[in-house]
Amino acid sequence: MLNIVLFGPPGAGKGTQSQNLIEQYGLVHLSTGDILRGEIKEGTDLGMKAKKLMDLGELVPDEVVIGMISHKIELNKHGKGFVFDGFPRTQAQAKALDVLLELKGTEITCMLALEVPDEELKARLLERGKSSGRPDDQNEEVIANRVAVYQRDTAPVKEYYAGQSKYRAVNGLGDIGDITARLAEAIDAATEV
Ligand code: B4P
Repeated sequence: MLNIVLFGPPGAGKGTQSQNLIEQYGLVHLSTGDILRGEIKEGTDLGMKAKKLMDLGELVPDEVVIGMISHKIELNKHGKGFVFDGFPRTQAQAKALDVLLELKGTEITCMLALEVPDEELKARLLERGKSSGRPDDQNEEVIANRVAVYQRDTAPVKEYYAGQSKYRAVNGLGDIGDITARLAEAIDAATEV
């Protein structure tokens, strides 16, 4: 299986690039942000609890997102592999993902980290906020908090994968197709034996 962690700060292009990678490689897209927004739309208990945190730009508790991902991996365990988008966001989530994949006899192939400067992130999210209806994209303070939470809780996940020699940084600035080509190059390098 080809299992990719697509990593980066909020607005780095994870969701955008995931769409291109799942088409190119025939993978299953697992976005914890999309799953949580689906729960909010359906008005479930989990969705209502998550909404309060997401609207503030805070992370949803590890056990909630790990449970959601575990269920989706089980449903798609016979596929070609996964693009994990927006997950793992903490070291605890990264460790749990390793255990879940090991139980299925597979592992993460590589972590591709999209690198984009903070000013560009803010501009992209505010622009999306004009049409997305996402409360977390419409307020500069919430966006700043999302970036701060990323720096504090999520950025250290890079070290986790660097320790397994699976971390690869990719320039996330420029044309969307060019960035996909850079990601594909990094995937090819990671799968070359
Ligand atoms: P996510 O849904 O993961 O949202 P995100 O970080 O904003 O990234 P997204 O993928 O949507 O944006 P993209 O960079 O593609 O998370 C939302 C919230 O859910 C979190 O804050 C948290 O509360 C919660 N959550 C999710 N997962 C969690 C977890 N594992 N643990 C705990 N909590 C969790 O794109 C942004 C914009 O940039 C788009 O408008 C796009 O069109 C544009 N763009 C993309 N590439 C571009 C390029 N090359 N040039 C110009 N613009 C570009």
